[in-house]
Amino acid sequence: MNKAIDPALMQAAEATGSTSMDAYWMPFTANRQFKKAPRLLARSEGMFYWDDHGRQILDAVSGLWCVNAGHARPRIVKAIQEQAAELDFAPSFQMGHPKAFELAERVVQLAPEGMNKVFFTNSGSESVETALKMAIAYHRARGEGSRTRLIGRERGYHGVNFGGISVGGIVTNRKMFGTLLAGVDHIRHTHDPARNAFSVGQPEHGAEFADDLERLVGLHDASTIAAVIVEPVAGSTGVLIPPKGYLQRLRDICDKHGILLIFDEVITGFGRTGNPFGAQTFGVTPDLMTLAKGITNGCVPMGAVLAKQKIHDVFMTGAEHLIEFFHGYTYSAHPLACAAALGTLDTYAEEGLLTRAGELEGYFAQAVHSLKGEPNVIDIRNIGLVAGIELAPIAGSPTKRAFDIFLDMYEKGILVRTTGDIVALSPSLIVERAQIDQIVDMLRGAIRRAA
Ligand code: PXG
Ligand code: PLP
Repeated sequence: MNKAIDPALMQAAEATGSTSMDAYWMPFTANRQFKKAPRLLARSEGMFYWDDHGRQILDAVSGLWCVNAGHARPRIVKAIQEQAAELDFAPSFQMGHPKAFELAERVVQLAPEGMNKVFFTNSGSESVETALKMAIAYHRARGEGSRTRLIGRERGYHGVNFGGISVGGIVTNRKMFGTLLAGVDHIRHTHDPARNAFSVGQPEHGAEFADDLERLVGLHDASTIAAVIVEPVAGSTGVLIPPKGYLQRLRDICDKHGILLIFDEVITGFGRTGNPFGAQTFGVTPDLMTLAKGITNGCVPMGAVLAKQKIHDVFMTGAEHLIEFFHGYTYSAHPLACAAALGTLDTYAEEGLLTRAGELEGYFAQAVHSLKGEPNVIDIRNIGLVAGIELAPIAGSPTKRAFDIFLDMYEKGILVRTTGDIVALSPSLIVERAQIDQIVDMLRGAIRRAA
């Protein structure tokens, strides 16, 4: 008999609270450490979580940068509940359902001018794979099949699938996994603390880092390059804000050489920087844009790729009964995800959330930059409602200082995120000023205790 599904055993385990933690291999987690002192969340509402003992925790990172409208928003909850009862699943290939089309229209309404085609996926990682494949197939379809090379950027995070880690630039996410996608190269990252430390908003120096793309064009020739993918704000690597003029310079170089520009807006999308998308905040329109996270407020997995009309149209040739793009997922535009996304976009619209980060940016910037001068704080970076506070590592124990701060904050009732020795703050767009103060005050204490 399979013990795992023995109801009596399950009941006993629940009664004693002794459910084993052995079976679940957790993602991006220190599994052994976690299982010795688990942090379990049981409930969520607004800016808060409650753990399995009923302790309230202020969420300073929107779950995992995704719950942009706050937790358990009524419109979204209702939309998901009603959808589950009405249409649970519709085949995504050669079939459709109305909410998929409605959602695509709604996303396009928020998008930069000219980005008016939407391809649905189930995560940021899948969006990245989709965009990379679209870029290569686009060039081939218009007769430039030699353009297969993909260019990423050092320190970039583009999810965890093979294409994404190939163009990605996070060493730990790449080094264990053998030979990655061939024909990939990377431009340099934009981090320049010597000139830009403690910049408020976009740093002054570094537009010229975009010229590194010219170096790769010189090395490989433009005729071999399909696309460049960058995050407008690099999130996972520790909140790197693009220097003034940098993204425009990348756009210009791409245009000069016929290279597609992909913005990975999985984190910057849906209001994080003060506009629906980072493209609008920085005034630069890419050819393809990858989305996920905030599209459903994190409530149901979903991702999307936004494409310019000209890219889509290149595929729409040949006999009409033929499939134009051999790509898609069983759960592309899943009904539950579409319902959640429509409820999410309604919530954003009703509460003006997609521009609220812009309204709060000044207050938030002042609060986080007040940490300058605290022990071991070597840089502070911010834009919209996202910030990175970089700490000097403990000699011989990189990442430990920031992780200790994470644990300390959690114990005191605030959830933050750390990457390397950087603490990231990315609160939901409903955050109140008093909560910003509370987060920063608590962080100040934790930074002092970690000194
Ligand atoms: N692109 C970007 C720019 C991302 O930030 C992905 C793609 C992948 O999305 P999925 O949905 O496949 O995880 C991401 C995801 C963190 C953290 O705290 C960041 C992400 C995910 C989880 C944690 O650094 N970014
Ligand atoms: N693996 C197998 C054996 C499958 O049949 C499928 C889809 O039919 C997949 C993987 C891909 O799954 P998904 O479409 O959910 O990405």
